[in-house]
Amino acid sequence: MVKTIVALAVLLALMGEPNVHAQATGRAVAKKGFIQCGVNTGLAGFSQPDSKGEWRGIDIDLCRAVAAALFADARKVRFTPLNAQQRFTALQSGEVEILSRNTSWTIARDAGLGINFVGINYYDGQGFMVAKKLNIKTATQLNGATVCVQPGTTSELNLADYFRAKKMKFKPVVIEKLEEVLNAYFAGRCDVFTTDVSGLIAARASRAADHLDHVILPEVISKEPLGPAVRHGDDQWFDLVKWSLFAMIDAEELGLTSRNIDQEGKSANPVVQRFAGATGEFGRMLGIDKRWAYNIIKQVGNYGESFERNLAPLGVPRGINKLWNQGGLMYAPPLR
Ligand SMILES: N[C@@H](CCC(=O)N[C@@H](CS)C(=O)NCC(=O)O)C(=O)O
Repeated sequence: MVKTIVALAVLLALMGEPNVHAQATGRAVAKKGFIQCGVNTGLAGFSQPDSKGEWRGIDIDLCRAVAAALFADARKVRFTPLNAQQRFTALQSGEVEILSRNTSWTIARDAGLGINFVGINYYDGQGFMVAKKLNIKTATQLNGATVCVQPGTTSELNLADYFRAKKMKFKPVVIEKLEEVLNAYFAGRCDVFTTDVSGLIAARASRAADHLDHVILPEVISKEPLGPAVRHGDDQWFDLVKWSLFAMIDAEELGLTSRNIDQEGKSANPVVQRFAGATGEFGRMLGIDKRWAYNIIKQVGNYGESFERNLAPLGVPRGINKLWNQGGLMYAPPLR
């Protein structure tokens, strides 16, 4: 009897029977009927509720894309606002299934926190913002400055490294809540606010009485590859979130948009046919509907559309976030 059970187990393993534990997230999400996505508490362009309470931003779009892939309905997602300190615990504890919140991919987080980054949806770097009236032109003039920063961020760590390397001194003002740290900076309680450059642009656009009163210094002191992450231990879920992001980037490269995908999807181009699910087995491989990528683009749009809708209006340049074949770094593996 024992022998038979062992033999059966070996046979199932050889047949590639999926490990029950590994599929738990997708199944649990399908059962409850929506994805719980951890997002920023309110960072314009990335994740912020609009005047109707509707969440908007490129990090929001990624969550909606996974919902479109899984449920054929981009609305089947709920959002949990998380500050920098709360975000990893929320993912580790199972409170959220995806963390899509301007989070930098670093080795300490990837290897040390039991999470996996699925890719990069925004290539960023850390900068400094100062009031124009201080007449500071470069970060090397910041010796002795008071610097506002949020705890639990790479910004806090890079700040210390930068000043030490330059043999300069600074007084940190560490404030946990975004609202409060911005209040402190805009009330002049610190000379400098430091975070990812995208965060500086968003803060200036949404909070400064006149955005010309604040300058972002030219130095970019770090690499901040921002991307969504999932928990360790569920490769199927990891694949689903990863390929939802890749599909958005690939669609832009293929010229497929929310407006033209119905028309273009009928084209004889084999690459487009595979993308739209007319041919190929990718949906089955991911364990979802064959129209998953079509549903993402139809309901959410491609990466460029998401950027134009959310970040361009704030004055964020596309810069290094252009596609690889247009001089940027955005490069997704192919659907083939
Ligand atoms: N990318 C950096 C910084 C991310 C971060 O938390 N930035 C702040 C400043 S823009 C933020 O988003 N705060 C919003 C909040 O705490 O709710 C990281 O991953 O540590």
